[in-house]
Amino acid sequence: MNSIAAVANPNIALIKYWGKRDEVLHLPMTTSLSLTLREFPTTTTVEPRPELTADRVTLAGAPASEAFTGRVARFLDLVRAGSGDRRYAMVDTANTVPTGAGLASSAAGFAALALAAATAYGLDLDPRALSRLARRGSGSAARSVFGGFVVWWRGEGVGAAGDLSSFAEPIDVPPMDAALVVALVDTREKAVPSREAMRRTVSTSPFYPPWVAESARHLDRMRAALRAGDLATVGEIAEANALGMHATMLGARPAVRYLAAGTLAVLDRVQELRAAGIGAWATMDAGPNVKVLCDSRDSAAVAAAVAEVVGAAERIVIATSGPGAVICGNGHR
Ligand code: 2P0
Repeated sequence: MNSIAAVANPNIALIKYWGKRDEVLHLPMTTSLSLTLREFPTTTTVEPRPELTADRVTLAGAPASEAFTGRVARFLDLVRAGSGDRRYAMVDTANTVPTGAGLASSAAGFAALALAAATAYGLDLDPRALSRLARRGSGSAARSVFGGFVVWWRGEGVGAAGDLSSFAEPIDVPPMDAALVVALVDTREKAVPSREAMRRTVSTSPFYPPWVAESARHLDRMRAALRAGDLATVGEIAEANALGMHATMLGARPAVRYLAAGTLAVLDRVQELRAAGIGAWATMDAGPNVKVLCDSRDSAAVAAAVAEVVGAAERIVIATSGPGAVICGNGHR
């Protein structure tokens, strides 16, 4: 039997993906821009087997929930449709990041699954096509196919035109010595899944359309700042984009609020760091945890300052730029 393992890392968006224009194809309302991390890899193994009558999914060896198994099976259906190989598969996925805590475990997971499954089923995909496939599992997974700074284009139109034009690609910019200090305020599974929260925001928040318009301007300015190696401008835009995204959620009905008291305490500390002359800028995803962008040379000082607020050094991870998805095992047994 041929089993293929792939590894992929999470990414943190500096310009966020929040809202879809096509729920089936996962076509986003906005173009997003992210940094793939070196930390928290997910390893996913796919082994198609002729005797199986359904896909069997495990999380680090333990049977996965029915909901997660169904999501993986629907994803594999896309791969089977593309390859003509109808076999079901054994799939194991092992995260090193707390699941469901707004730390993008689904991005790393579906990027690794897309690469492992495409390889195991013999789909010959170029990187752009692989990112489009990963997008079908989870939108943000399109970005984790690549390392470093990555842009995921919203694309144009819906249906096939939208599908073809909404892909991720690495941004060719001079290397930037940036770090993301991850402050784990709370690692419990979130109350509202991001998919539902996005839907509610798009359909009910009066603040959503202005954020979408602002996001396009943020993108142009951030790409210029990345080209110029201007971390301060990248950070200012990232923080504004994230706070704006959370404002759109607060305007939804019922409101979605991921920011917790501990989140605000970290935001206060980030402001204090800036007032003290240390460049530090915060971004938050679909959860209470905060990622603080800073120069790598300041990361230890930023980590120490934020650790005082979250109460324990083990709640801080200093993350840096990392690689895209790769095959890490090709086993015959
Ligand atoms: C992002 N997030 O750009 C944004 C910011 C959360 C906040 O992408 O429905 O798990 O599977 O496409 O990719 C989380 O959303 O959502 C996310 P689906 P996904 O990183």
